[in-house]
Amino acid sequence: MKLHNYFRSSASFRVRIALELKGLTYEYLPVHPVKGEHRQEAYAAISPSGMVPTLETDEGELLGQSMAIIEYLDEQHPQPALLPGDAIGRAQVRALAQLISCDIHPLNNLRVLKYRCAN
Ligand SMILES: N[C@@H](CCC(=O)N[C@@H](CS)C(=O)NCC(=O)O)C(=O)O
Repeated sequence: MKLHNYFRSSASFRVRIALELKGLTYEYLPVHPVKGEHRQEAYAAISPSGMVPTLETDEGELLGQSMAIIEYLDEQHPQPALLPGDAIGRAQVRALAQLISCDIHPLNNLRVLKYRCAN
């Protein structure tokens, strides 16, 4: 597996944490958004949204969206499980994850900060 990601990206962090918890080896491919590398042609071919992270599977499939990547890893490598065994526990974990990934993170993203600085 290959992970196109940025060391300071919280979405990349999420995926790296899941990979480490599961003990999976992967190739770390750096993409530097602050230097604009996520908008270059080479990365656009990998991620049409121009965001990090992107997971490249051993079969060559490209996956974006950190939460979807983590879910994929958990399905492919169920142990150790990332979610609790009970439905209420799973809902609580997902609620916490979505609070960060859906409500907090989009507001402090690079493109939002650039827009705010320009306007
Ligand atoms: N919802 C996406 C968010 C990905 C994302 O926003 N990544 C940021 C870095 S943390 C990015 O690529 N930003 C580039 C930009 O805002 O132009 C996910 O969870 O993967």
